[in-house]
Amino acid sequence: MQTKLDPSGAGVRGRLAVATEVSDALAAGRPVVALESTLISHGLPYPQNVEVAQAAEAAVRESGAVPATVAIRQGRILVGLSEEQLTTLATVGGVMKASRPSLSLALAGDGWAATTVSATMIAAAAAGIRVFATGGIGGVHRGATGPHGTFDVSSDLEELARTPVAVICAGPKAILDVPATLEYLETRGVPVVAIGTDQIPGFWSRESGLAAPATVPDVAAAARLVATHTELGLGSGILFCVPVPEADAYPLADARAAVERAILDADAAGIQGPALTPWLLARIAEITAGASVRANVALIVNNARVAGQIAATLAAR
Ligand code: PSU
Ligand code: MN
Repeated sequence: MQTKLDPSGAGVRGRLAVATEVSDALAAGRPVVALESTLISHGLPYPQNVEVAQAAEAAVRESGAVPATVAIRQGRILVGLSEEQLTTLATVGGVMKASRPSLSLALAGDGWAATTVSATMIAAAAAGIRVFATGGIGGVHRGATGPHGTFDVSSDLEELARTPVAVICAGPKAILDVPATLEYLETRGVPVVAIGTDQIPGFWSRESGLAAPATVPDVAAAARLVATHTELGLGSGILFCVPVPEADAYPLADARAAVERAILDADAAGIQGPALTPWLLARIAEITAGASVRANVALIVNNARVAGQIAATLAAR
């Protein structure tokens, strides 16, 4: 299904096994969009996780680009999954969550691992894919700062600072300390740009109450910005934030209440580390009786569509 990109290569490139459709598109300069897989294995319940994985790929195709969902199996980073592999990843037990700090562990292992934003960016950059869609990026967790802070900051943020890939999301996940997350990205030199809105989108909600550091009116302007950012060779990624479609958005006040409650529950249950984000997302799905999942699915598919449009615009330049 996938073939080694660089059979004699060292580094991350030597680990890549790329689907034929994806390597053909890359070789011909046609648009490709990377998609991550942790939202499939750890972020959403079955069967919505399979549905969203397929719908996100379809949305990328409708925009005229080729989807490349990234995951790890048997020591290889798969770039572009078959439908069967996608279903396996969504249903099999014991899938590891691979970020930059756990990438070597995942590759040294034998089984499946899903890639987070950080690990997917690493794979995308190594494969030559410039545009990547996720749901919401990780960031500074609530309670991370202050005298007794946990210091829990997602490796997504450092990756955005050091890996030149354009990431399309619906804002930092609303479970996070979003103001601190934006400060961190600014310090580390990552442009954060909202498309078509003055606010940072609130992940499940269209609003967050926070002004976006920068705004572009549309996808064409976003693509121009990616081109300029890439040309400068700063080495960093660029983050675009797109609001969840109106029809499936979850009201901001209700989302805030659900997040507060879920965070108290997580504290009481002693959840921490890489388990925290999946635990909170699952708890909020319970508290909102599935409304958060509906919004999450809609925003992922929408981000994939926008990423496809940006990739197609870039490829046409
Ligand atoms: N977007 C979603 N659901 C998710 C994620 C993103 O809609 O589950 C995943 C991404 O893979 C992201 C990860 O990198 O959550 C963040 O995890 P952490 O906070 O442990 O870094
Ligand atoms: Mn963490």
